[in-house]
Amino acid sequence: MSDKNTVETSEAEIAVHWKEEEYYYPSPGFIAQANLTDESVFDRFSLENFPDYYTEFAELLTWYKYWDEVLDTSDAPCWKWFRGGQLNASYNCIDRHLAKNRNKTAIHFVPELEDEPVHHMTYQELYVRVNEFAALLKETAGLKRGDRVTIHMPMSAELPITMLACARLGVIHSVVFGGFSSSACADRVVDSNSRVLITMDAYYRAGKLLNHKAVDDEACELAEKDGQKVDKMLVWQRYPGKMSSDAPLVEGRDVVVNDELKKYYGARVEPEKMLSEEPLFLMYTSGTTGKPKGAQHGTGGYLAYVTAMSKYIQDIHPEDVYWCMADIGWITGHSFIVYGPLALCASTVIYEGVPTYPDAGRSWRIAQDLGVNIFHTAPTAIRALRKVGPDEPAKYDFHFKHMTTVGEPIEPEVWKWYEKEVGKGKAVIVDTYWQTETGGFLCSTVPGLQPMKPGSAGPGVPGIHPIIFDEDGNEIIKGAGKAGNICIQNPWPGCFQTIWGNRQRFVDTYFGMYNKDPNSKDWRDWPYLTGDAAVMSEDGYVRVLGRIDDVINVSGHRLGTKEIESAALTVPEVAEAAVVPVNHEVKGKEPELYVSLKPGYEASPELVQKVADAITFEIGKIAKCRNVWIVPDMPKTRSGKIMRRVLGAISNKGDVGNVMTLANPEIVEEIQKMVG
Ligand code: 6R9
Repeated sequence: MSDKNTVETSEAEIAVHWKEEEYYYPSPGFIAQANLTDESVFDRFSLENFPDYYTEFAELLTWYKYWDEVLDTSDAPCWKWFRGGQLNASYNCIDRHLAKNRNKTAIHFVPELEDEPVHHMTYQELYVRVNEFAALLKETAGLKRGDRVTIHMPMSAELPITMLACARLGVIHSVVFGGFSSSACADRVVDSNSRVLITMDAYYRAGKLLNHKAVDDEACELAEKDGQKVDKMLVWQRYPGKMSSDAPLVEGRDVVVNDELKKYYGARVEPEKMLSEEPLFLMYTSGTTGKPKGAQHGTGGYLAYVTAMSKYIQDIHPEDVYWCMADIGWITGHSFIVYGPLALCASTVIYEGVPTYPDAGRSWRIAQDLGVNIFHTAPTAIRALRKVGPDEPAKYDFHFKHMTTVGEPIEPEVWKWYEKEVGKGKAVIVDTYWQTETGGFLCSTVPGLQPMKPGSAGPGVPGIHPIIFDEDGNEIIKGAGKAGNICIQNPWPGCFQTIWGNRQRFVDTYFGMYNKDPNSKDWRDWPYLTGDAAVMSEDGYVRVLGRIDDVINVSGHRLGTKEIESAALTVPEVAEAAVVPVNHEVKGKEPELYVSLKPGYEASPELVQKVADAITFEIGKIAKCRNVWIVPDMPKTRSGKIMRRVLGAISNKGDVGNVMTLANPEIVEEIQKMVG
């Protein structure tokens, strides 16, 4: 999310070239079983009916007490949803399912080692373990409602147990992606004032058992230097009963969870009756200042929203086996591995390791063996799987009825491979556009009601009313063929409540640009600025071009980096493409292109030419790139997003900054040598 409130959109014409305008339709079989097929939803969820329509989402939950007011705007733009209502997220994700479904699998945990058995955890087991761990948090760690706790854990069944135990007590969890370094973890401990850090001794990733506790020992040291002492570190064991890390236990601070739990066998903890507007968790996300922002999500609004999105857009039914490949350390994992699916009593898959180890078939074996029928992943994973094994999916006996893509714009070329090879021509695809801050989806097709269009996310989901503004706050009407800043006209329950400890930054970053009266209590005066550039076509479908700062201005024409990347991906040898702007005396900016190849292909001057030709062919000379660099791999974040910022710094001979939190920091130097 950009903190910049000024965007250079002054150039009148915005070039929009994207060849794909084809529709794909859901099959009658899919429609027959879909959760949402009633077209009247769009009338019911019209702006005129705002905000009352959101009670339909809240009704999916079990409340101790109903709300006094659907939307309280008194502290605009910090909206309070379902004010006065009382509920508990852990109760909604577990207890309420027990009467009918206690023996149903809640979580399938798939370890990396294929000879280690898959753990099928029932709702009853989840209930017992969450209660016992909640007792430990309360008694051993002294935690109570409103306290913050940092959780730095790998993908494991114990991670949702930990989150749900916090939620049961009203303790605000802040999960830090397991692959993040000690210093990234320490920053988050300090910002959230966590005096308790929960970790796991070790975990497998791509064939190695990583010593995770050692990372958190260092995090504690760093946090203390920065003024936040961690006085309890709770350490789960990857293999209960034995330590898999040689990091010594610190006397008085460290508690081995699996030993300590013996004190709490059989314990039951009453869920706290939380006010709807009380925070459920913090999720840190990066801003442009380098200091991570803690997006604070509330209890009632967030849970109602993700449950509804899981039901109507993910189309999850209780009998489905649902696998979202994200890491729980990101918002996708919070909303669409843990809270949404469990609130719907689905079976959710959690896997350890990476999709391509020990071989390119791993994901498809998991899908086959567990009978996964709803699959959720990101373009980066789709590109990676296509790169290492384009024909692998056909070798396995799995059948998805529904698939999701999230996190980045997906190139039509890649979408079509996903549809044909992974979906085997039978699955619907939803391209869900949203953010850490938004809690759940903003734009997507409703799978049983609207056709798909490769490369476009879709219109606003029911209840979300997107609008595209130019820099002066004038609406760019749909079908105008111009890009602008995509905003949401109305508040919605999944939206974060504030930035932890920094209300002003929240107001300035997300509302500063188009708010005309800072004292207004009327929600109409506070459109939410996503920070993305987008185009809305005639049919209302939104195509996200990338972050506002991902738009390149060449001789007064604005080009979305994605358009050029998409053109490069039409070359069959190309696996991934990333465009960055480089400074140019005359043109202002010029695009420079990085591509990586599928296995079995070699870089050559002919191939460079072929890629350059494809761009001229697909878009025109205006998009001609200064250079096409064929690189061995792209620098990527741990969540798989290509770090265009790093490539941009390389191209402009600037400072690449701290790259140690990347998944593959070593690639940076390699590319620098190549570019010179
Ligand atoms: C959920 C998540 C948010 C940014 C967002 C946008 C990009 C997400 C997208 C997409 C095009 C999609 N983004 N989904 N762009 N199509 N379907 O990814 O959250 O990590 O906070 O990233 O990701 O640029 O603003 P987060």
